[in-house]
Amino acid sequence: MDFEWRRKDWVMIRGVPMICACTPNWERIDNFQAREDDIVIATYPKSGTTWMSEIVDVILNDGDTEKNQKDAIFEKVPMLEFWVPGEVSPGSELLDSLPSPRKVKTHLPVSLLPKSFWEKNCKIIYVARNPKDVAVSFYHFDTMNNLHPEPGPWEKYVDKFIQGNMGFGSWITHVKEFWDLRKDRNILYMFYEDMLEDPKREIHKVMKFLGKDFSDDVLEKICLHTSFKAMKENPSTNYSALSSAIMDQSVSPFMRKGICGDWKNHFTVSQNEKFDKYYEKEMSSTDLSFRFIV
Ligand code: PPS
Repeated sequence: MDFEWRRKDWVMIRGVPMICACTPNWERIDNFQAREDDIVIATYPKSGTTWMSEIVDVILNDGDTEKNQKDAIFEKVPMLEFWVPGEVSPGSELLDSLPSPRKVKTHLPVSLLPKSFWEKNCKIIYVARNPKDVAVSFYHFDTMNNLHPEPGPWEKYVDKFIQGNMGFGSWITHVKEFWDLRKDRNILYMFYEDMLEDPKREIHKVMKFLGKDFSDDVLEKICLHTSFKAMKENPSTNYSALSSAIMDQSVSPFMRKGICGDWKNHFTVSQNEKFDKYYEKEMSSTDLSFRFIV
């Protein structure tokens, strides 16, 4: 594929670095019309979006894990801001064509989220993950996602992360702004590490938030269906349906490790010290906190 959007640098949208291919005609995002029953899955990248998307999809199918396995996750739960002009239709257009209730994936920070989601008081499920594992996952993702700029060496990557020079901007801004809004808005704030620790307990929270009630057996079935192993093997969730010109999974698989603590295999002692200082400073003013080991 002649791929004009390959390895382009981030493009700034109101101060937030964004995937270049997704930036033309940005009014389509600002003017996006939410519906009252939209369910938004909002995350900083690499924080468990796909995992939560599949959980929400199965819950809305009343726990029927067989139903609608023919569509890939990026078709069932379109990413609002995604677009590769000439190759992949805009997520916003795909969403316009879907029946309600729609499931909307987005990595947009609070400052760029279309206003209509707030006006319609849509349910938002936010998933946050500890930033060290996010950085590691994002690095591997940058190596295989040709819509992103080259990540460069890992030695410099942690600095870029700290500076917020990443697609979708600063991790800290992202997680804090949704955290601060959660009490006044219709937001269920979830943690990737909690989901790893006790998937059933966490899926139960999502089920309640979506107004459903399932038996223990159904919850167990959802846990199995959305386990890392099952989702890695499932062609509708492992992104194998997406063109390898966009994501080259021979470089790094989308479903890579799915664990907590892989950062220990990547962070050097000095990177870790620097990161801990940054984290302590930035998090000193909030009651939000993360677990780095489960
Ligand atoms: S994206 O591209 O931003 O939408 O990626 P996202 O889905 O947010 O995050 C990808 C990471 O989530 C891991 N993952 C899972 N972990 C545990 N269980 C399940 N079921 C699961 N599904 C996806 C995936 O492996 C990526 O993390 P890393 O650390 O790279 O393995």
